[in-house]
Amino acid sequence: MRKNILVARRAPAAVIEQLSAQFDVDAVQGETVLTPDELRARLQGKAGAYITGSERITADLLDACPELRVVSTMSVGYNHIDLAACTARRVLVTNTPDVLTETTADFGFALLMATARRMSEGERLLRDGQWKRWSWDYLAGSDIHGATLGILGMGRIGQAIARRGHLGFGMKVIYHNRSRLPADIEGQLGARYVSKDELLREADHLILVLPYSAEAHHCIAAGEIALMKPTATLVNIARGGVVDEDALAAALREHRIAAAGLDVFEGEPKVNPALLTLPNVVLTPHIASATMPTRLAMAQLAADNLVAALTGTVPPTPLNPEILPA
Ligand code: 8YV
Repeated sequence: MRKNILVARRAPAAVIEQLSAQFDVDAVQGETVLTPDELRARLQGKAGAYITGSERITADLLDACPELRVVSTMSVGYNHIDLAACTARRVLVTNTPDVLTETTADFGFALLMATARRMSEGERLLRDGQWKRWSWDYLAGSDIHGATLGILGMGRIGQAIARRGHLGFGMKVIYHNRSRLPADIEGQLGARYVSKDELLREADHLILVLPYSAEAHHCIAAGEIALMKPTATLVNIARGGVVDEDALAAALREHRIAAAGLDVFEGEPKVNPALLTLPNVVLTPHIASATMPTRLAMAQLAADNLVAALTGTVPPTPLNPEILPA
C-alpha cells in the first residue's frame, strides 16, 4: 500500500514528481504557510512529513499524529523539531547539512562586508538623494582585511567562514565553540581557540554561526555586548533567538558597537521594530542559503532522505540514526 506524506511548503516540481512516484502526496500549494493547527490536521494519517525550518514538530504534535514515522526538514538547523520527543517515539528525523555550507559561508561573509563597509546605509542615502559631496570621513567604515574575525560556533559553516577570512582576507581568526577543533584543522584555518569573553573583547568582527538551543538563547545580550569594542561589528546568520534584539538595538543606537548585520530574527518574519529605524544595521530576510543551486540541492536531499527512510533504506543524513534497525 502506498504511504501518505505531507509536503508542508511549496517545493520544486521535480521533488513533488519524485515523491509522487512512490507516495500519495498532499502538497501545500502556493505561498501558504500552515498554522500549527493546520499542520496537525494535514498530518493526520501521514507516514512522512517534508517540512522547512519553520514548521514546529513538538511532542504534542507527534502524539496527535501517531502514524508519522519520518520528519525530513529542508534545513540544516533543527531547533524547530523536538528531536528527543521524536527519538522517544521512534520517529526518524533527517536534515540537510553540507549542501548549504559554502553558500551560507559566502553570505555570512557578504553580510559582514556590507555591514563593516556600510553598504546599505550608503545605498539608502544615495536613493534618497542625500549623496551631496565627498568628505574625508563620509560613510567611513572598518576594514575587513587584516582585522580580527571572531566566530562563535565552529561547525561546518563556521569553518568555511574561517577559511575565507584566513586565506582570502588575511584575517586573524579566533573562535569559541563547545569543543575545540583538532590542532591540524586549527592550523589549516589559522584559527585560535579562545574563551567566549576573549572572543567578545578581541573581535573586530564577530559572526554568530552556532546552532540554536535552550543554552544558546540570548547568549549575546547586554553583558556580552558590553565586552565588545565600540568599533566592532556583529553578524548573525545563526538563529534570531541567540541575540537579545532589544539589547542589541540599544547598543547600536548608543554606538556602543559600530554596526550589525542580521539575517535571522527572533520573531521572523516579523522584525523587532527597534531595529528597523537604525541606520547602522543591515537587515536581510533569512536568505543565507538562498542560491538556486543550493536550494535545489537542499530540496533534493530532503526528498532523498524521506524516500530512503520510508522505503526501509538508510537515509543519507539522519539526525537520530540510533533508531534505525541494526
Ligand atoms: C533555511 C536555514 O533556508 O538550513 C537552515 O537551517 O536556516 C536555512 O538554510 C531555512 O531554515 C528554511 O528551511
